[in-house]
Amino acid sequence: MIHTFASSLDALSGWRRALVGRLEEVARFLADHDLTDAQIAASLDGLRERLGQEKLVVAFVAEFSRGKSELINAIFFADAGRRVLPATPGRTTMCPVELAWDADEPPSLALLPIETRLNGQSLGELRTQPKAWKRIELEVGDPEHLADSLREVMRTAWVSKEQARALGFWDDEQPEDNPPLDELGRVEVPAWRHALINHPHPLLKQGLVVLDTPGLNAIGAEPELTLGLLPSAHATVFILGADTGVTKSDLAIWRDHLSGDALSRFVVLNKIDALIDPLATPQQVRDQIAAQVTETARTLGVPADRVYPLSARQALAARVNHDDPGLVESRLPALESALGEQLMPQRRALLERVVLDASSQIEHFVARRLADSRRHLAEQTLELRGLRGKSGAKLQLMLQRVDAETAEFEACTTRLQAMRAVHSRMLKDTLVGLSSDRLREEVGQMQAAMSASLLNLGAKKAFLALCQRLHGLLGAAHKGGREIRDMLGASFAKLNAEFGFSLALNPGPDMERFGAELTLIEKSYVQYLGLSQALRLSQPKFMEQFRRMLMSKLRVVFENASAELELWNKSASAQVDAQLRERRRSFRRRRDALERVQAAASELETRLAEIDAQDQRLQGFVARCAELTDALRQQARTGTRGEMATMIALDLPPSDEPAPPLLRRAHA
Ligand SMILES: Nc1nc2c(ncn2[C@@H]2O[C@H](COP(=O)(O)OP(=O)(O)OP(=O)(O)O)[C@@H](O)[C@H]2O)c(=O)[nH]1
Ligand SMILES: [Mg+2]
Repeated sequence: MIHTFASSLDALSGWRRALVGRLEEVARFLADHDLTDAQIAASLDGLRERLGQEKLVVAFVAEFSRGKSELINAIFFADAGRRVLPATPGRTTMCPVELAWDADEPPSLALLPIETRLNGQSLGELRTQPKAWKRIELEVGDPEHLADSLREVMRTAWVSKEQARALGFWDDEQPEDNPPLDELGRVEVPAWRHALINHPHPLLKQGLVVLDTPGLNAIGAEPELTLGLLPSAHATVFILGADTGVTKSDLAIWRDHLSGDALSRFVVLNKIDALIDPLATPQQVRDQIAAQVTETARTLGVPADRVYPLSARQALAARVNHDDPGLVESRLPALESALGEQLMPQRRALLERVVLDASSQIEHFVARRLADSRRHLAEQTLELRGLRGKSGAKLQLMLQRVDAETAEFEACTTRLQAMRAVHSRMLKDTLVGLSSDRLREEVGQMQAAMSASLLNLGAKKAFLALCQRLHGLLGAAHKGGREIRDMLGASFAKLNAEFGFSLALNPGPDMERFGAELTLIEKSYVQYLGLSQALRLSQPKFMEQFRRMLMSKLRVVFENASAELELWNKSASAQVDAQLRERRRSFRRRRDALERVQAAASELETRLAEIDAQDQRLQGFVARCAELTDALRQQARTGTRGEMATMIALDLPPSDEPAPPLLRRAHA
């Protein structure tokens, strides 16, 4: 099915591909001419990976039976000519279902048994253990078979009350939320904890990830969903029934999970077909829908134009039957355009900024390195020109001078050694606070405080105290980084003055970013700890799962902070090494040149011509680098803004492998 969401996602990934192409040109050029260092190489690699594998996660969230799965079917799977994801009255989707495409795996449905909750492992850990999952191959070309296989996500099992309690589906403290027992005293629980659908859908191939969730207010909701999957989604579609309006449980879900960042929240008022009334005129029905929209927007505190009234069922049927008027009537296209028009430019702007930053960083670095080399060549030229018409004795004197200067310069090595010693000590001290041992210790301390107080309030307090300590650690690392920078700055100034280096510091590592990431984790976890589900933390299994989940999130922040700090320092040291090497090489060249001139006077002009040619080459590099980074910037800035709009307007089909034609032309 071709629509605006598809074409703008397609334009976005075409733009990303074109940028990767440009980046590769830059990287090749830098590597070929030895114009890179550890920091530049790492940032280029990171950027290429990010552009190449960037995922766009859209989550569909609602109370059960509001039509999440039906909406996903209508937007993404109408091509199959039938309902692909199961959508039936009552509870249907029993576990979170993630739809994505990984080309290294065959099309399949992977199911994680619910019993994996018992060993306290987090979903993040289990993702890397293929053995933990049951895998079913999918026949994507056969819609009947596909739909049949996907019915697995509805599977439930009947277990004893004790088992249900252990799995987190029974809570003696909240009897009103517990599921009903059957005549044998058993409880119905989902059979699976998580499902992954690996499907080569064109949109999924472009990096889209769709998350279908089970009704969320249910006791036993997967904490990972609340803490990991939903906060990291780029957009959330919250679905309500137009027939029911905002119910109390809808509101609870909205407040608990979605009340944050409004920009990427889309509210759908589904099932508007249910408002059709044979006794009312079409205008009266439209007015009623408009009134529902206003009321919903008011209750949720969002602008009315963020609420999309539609009928997923009608849209699916219209697409299956190629009924264009029916599709218009379903009002689904308005939501799809909004998703495409608002989401993609937002993602693009973010990536654009990262690319622009990287390109100026590269340009800066290359300019400095080339200017340095050119300065040495200019000095040599000056010296050699001074030799024109000079006697053999004068040449001998010059040779002695070079030797003396070389010896004088070599005195810098002791100075450098001392600086390196201080530097590595300071760096080591700074990194200790970011180590995973330290992190584990801090989290352990929180866990001890939580187990000592079983009340919800105590858990929250212990968690907040942990966050405060962790912010303290990041702050200390930031301060340590600044002190290192100050120390190096002072040493560089001295080395430059005394030994003719041209050492310059890069802007310091950006540690504030990690503080912001920590704050984000803090926010989503605090929200979770405010929920009644948090009571489950009193069960050791859940406490363990919570701890592991938290640990894995925090570890990413701390490891990245540590890596960034290390990389910055490595690059500062590498700069010293590179300049030391270059200076030594330059002394050697001067000596060689003098010796050659001493042997034959004609050598002087040859050498001068050589230096001139070398300088021309370097100037060529400067120009070529500017050209390449300019092209990169241009691609980042204007590569799609116009084209994307054109593609949306033309409603071009999503292309599969190659970049969209307009972008390919721009790339060529
Ligand atoms: N009349 C009408 N029914 C709809 C519409 N969308 C979905 N339904 C029906 O509502 C029921 C629930 O839809 P689902 O897509 O299973 O709902 P869900 O939100 O995924 O529910 P869970 O998987 O249980 O969380 C199904 O019978 C759908 O056919 C709609 O636009 N109009
Ligand atoms: Mg569903």
